[in-house]
Amino acid sequence: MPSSPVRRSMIIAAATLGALLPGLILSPAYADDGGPAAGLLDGTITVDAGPLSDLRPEADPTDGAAARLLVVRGVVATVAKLEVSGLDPAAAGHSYGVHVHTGPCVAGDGEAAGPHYNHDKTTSREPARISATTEVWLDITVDRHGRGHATTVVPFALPTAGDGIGSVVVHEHPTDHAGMAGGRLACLPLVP
Ligand SMILES: [Cu+2]
Repeated sequence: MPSSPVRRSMIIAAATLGALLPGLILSPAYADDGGPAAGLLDGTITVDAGPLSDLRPEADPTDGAAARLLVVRGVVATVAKLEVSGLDPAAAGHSYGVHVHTGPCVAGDGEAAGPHYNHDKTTSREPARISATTEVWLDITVDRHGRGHATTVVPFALPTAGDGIGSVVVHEHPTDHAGMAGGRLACLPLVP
């Protein structure tokens, strides 16, 4: 894990994406819907990785952790994969709500991260729905090695960092049906 946030972008072919994420791109859920085919998922890949910024002065299991977010953006769908390491193994079995937020990641200032990215709000759909298909939810459960991971597929093209999203925030509780997950513990900056 690098010591500072990094971001890489590249355009890759559908065939390469298929090799990277075969289960997701050809998932039965999409095929059954007559939804996006593999060709519609080729697009930009971004990787943001680095140490998490601490948002709260109190000690918690995310202190000293690092994360890596891989995002594959397509025309009508986005795949996001989050890997977190360096969590306190004593928290094994605990789950934490994690979301892509619109604002920046500022150490000690959880509010700076702003609200969740919500595609309905972005597209002025009324009323905006709050769900795992209108927002990017990546809740993790800590394993005995202090790691957690999550993958989600959402049916929209997620904007790039600095163009509508700015951070990945780890909350103290699992995400509930209303998108709430309690206090903000730590965040990964998404670098434009
Ligand atoms: Cu959040």
